[in-house]
Amino acid sequence: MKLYDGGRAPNPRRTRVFLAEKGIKLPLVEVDLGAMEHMSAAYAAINPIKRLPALVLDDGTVITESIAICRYFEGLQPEPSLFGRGALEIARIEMWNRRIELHLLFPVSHVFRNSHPAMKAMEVPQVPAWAEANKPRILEFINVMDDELKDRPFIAGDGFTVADITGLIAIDFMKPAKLVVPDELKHLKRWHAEISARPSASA
Ligand SMILES: N[C@@H](CCC(=O)N[C@@H](CS)C(=O)NCC(=O)O)C(=O)O
Repeated sequence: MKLYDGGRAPNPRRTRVFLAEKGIKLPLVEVDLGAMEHMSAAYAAINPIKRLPALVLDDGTVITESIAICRYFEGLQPEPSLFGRGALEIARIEMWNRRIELHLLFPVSHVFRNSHPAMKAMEVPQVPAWAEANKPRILEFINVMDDELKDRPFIAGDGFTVADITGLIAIDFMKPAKLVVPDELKHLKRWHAEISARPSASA
């Protein structure tokens, strides 16, 4: 089994942080996104959508989509549970993971991809107005997160979950997108500082 990895890009990192929380070590194959290696015919043969990460099993089966890869490992190794146990807990974690993807990670990605000069070759065409349109949505959503985090330690409840991993990745991705978390969002900042201090955050 090997994981085609994309360095500091958010979705490959999300998968690596998840694996680190599980204590799972895998052989990584580095694909240089900056050098557009993911557009090569060799990588397209693995993932025709030409995105990272991609997991290749020993029998040649390919799994893409970072959350699908995480779910595969949750199934293989349920402990520590990161997608939850029981109907309600699983639903709450899924709800927060999706909310953070849809209302934070994707909008931050739209800002980065449509405004950063380094993304010109990858985001064709770049639409600066789409970057601008997403900025107020991000601010609105992180205010909601701050309010939610005032009376619980993690975004989906009392335990650390995959939703916190998606949140960590999304907030960290704000930096290269040149977006700032306002100082008054103290609960969000406390939560981000705590999850950033976990050893897995450096994966
Ligand atoms: N929904 C996919 C997104 C994968 C994705 O877009 N990966 C980015 C890196 S974070 C990528 O490969 N980008 C290359 C490109 O846009 O050409 C997942 O969760 O894995």
